[in-house]
Amino acid sequence: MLTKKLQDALNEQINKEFFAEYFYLSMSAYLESIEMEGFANYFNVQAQEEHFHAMKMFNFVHDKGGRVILKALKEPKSEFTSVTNVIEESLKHERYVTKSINELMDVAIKENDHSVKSFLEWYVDEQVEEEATISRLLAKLKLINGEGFGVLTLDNQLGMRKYTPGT
Ligand code: OFO
Repeated sequence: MLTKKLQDALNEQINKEFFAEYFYLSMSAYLESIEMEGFANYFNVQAQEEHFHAMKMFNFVHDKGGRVILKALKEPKSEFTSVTNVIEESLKHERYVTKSINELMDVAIKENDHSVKSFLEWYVDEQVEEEATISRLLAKLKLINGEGFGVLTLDNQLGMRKYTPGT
């Protein structure tokens, strides 16, 4: 069983994970509109990962005998100013998610629910990896001033990213 407080907090996080999927799809759509198909593919894969994060939590709440309540998703931002701007926004968003996962972990600790704490460790670790990946991408873009042939090379590389279903 989950306490009401923990169930509500998990439901809120499920909404945030689905919003992240929506936000990354919006970034992907913008990138398609400026002919950056590789970057668009990168965010499309990212969106699929976020869907997995949401569903992993969705299934966990049920395994714990809880109730999932889906709330409305916010409208994601759809206009960006450049590829670099998209990457900056995604890094900002990942930092926000990290903070949110940490706060959720704080609730699990306060409610003394060891199974939720153990479950959330996966998300804590995942956030380290996600922030690192996007920070590196931003650093590379800054090196090439976010323009020219370097961006096209990066776009080609990112076009090769494929979604690998998580466990
Ligand atoms: Fe990229 O965040 Fe989900 O957890």
